[in-house]
Amino acid sequence: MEASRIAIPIGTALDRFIKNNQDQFQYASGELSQLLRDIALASKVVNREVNKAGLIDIMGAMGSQNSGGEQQQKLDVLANIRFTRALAKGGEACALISEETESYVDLNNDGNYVIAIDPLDGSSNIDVNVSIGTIFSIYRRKSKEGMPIQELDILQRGAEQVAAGYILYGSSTMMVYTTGHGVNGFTYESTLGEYVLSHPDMKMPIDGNIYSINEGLANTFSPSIKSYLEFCKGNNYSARYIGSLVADFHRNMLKGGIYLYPATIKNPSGKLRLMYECNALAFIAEQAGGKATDGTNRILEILPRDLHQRTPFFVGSKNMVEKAESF
Ligand code: AHM
Ligand code: MG
Repeated sequence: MEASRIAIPIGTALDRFIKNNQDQFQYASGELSQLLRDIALASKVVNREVNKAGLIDIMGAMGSQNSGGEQQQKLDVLANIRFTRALAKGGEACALISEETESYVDLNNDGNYVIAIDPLDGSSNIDVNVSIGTIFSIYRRKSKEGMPIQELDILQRGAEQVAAGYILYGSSTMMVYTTGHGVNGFTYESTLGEYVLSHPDMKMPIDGNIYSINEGLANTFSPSIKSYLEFCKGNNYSARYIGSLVADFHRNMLKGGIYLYPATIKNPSGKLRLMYECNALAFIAEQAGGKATDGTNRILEILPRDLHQRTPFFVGSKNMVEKAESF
């Protein structure tokens, strides 16, 4: 007889939660756990810097430099440095790809994992005190460890992610992640310096009445997207668009809704990046009972041909995404 698992209570610290659930992972080693802890740690540093965003300008205006004597850097660049350093130091990762970096970053050849990251998403919101986020995906390498990494290690389908998550720097800071066994959300308790479990086993409502899209671009959408938007209005849906994908996604995750970034005239393949933004959120959405497509294909089945490939993106409550697809 299998022993029943004791439910992990709200308030459990992230480190303990990761440790308690380590055996769910088929390659039962502490490497993936360590990567998740490294990401969490780097996000705390980024969170501190995000909270000082306004002051950086003031210090910049005063001509000040940071303690290392460097000029203050833009937050997205800084976040990229923080995550890269954190993920490089433990040796678990063999490569890192980032929205901020043209090519991949070669790390430890003995490492078993490839990380894809958008270190600070929602760039237009960074300077205006609106929620922003970090998005990450973790893959297991395909080639033999010890060898230099190859293209097949990096250009993997989203369905091969072993973990994915996001950090939302909002009215509170949260880390939400999955390892393919449901989705759990942790809120940052800044006085303790700890993420604590606040949203166990998150489920996205199957239906909803919120739609999130940059409707200012409506003239450049396809007729089918325009008809879907008419459908939303005809049903008195609420329009909510922050312009920070993580924040829009997180709200829809809790309240039910759909996020859409379709093809436009300016971006005929959509704006969002398959490997840094869409795959991770698609994995989380599916794990929470939601759905993610490019309009016809499941996002997680798309085989990337290019590191910075873009895709149209429709993600959210299952019934809403299916309705949008029917247009
Ligand atoms: P970024 O990676 O340059 O920050 O762009 C991604 C962001 C998403 O967070 C957001 O949903 C979208 O771009 C908003 O785009 P737009 O301003 O075209 O509506
Ligand atoms: Mg981005």
